[in-house]
Amino acid sequence: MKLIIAVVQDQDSNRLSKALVDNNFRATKLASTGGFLKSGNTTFMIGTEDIRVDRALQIIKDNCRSREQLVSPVSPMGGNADSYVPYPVEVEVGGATVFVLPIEQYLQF
Ligand code: 2BA
Repeated sequence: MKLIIAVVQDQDSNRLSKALVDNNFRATKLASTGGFLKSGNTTFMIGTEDIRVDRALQIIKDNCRSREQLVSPVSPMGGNADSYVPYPVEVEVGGATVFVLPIEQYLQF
């Protein structure tokens, strides 16, 4: 059994959630925040049998798309100068960042 952790953009989360349920996957959605953009994204936890991992990955791929996002300059005043971006830059935020982890035990009480 595997745990798939997928960080996706908020705009894709409802569509992905529906597609997973339609395909009989069990998933938990967590509200998360990107460390770089510091804006909201959605993290899915999907526990599934090894044999269904590829199908889950395909569904994630089909329902999430990458987008350009502008990063505005942030004043270092009162903040951390290490993260200061002096001019707006465009970054491509991926459709999904996915981790596949082995599950040692799967218990439900
Ligand atoms: P954020 O950390 O807000 O990153 C948003 C996008 O900003 C990234 O898209 C990437 O294009 C860019 N970016 C991130 N860090 C950067 C840096 N140090 N320098 C220049 N550009 C940078 P994605 O790579 O598609 O990541 C989308 C979101 O997935 C991330 O949001 C984060 O929440 C998550 N993520 C990505 N890689 C991860 C990792 N290795 N571990 C945990 N979460 C990750």
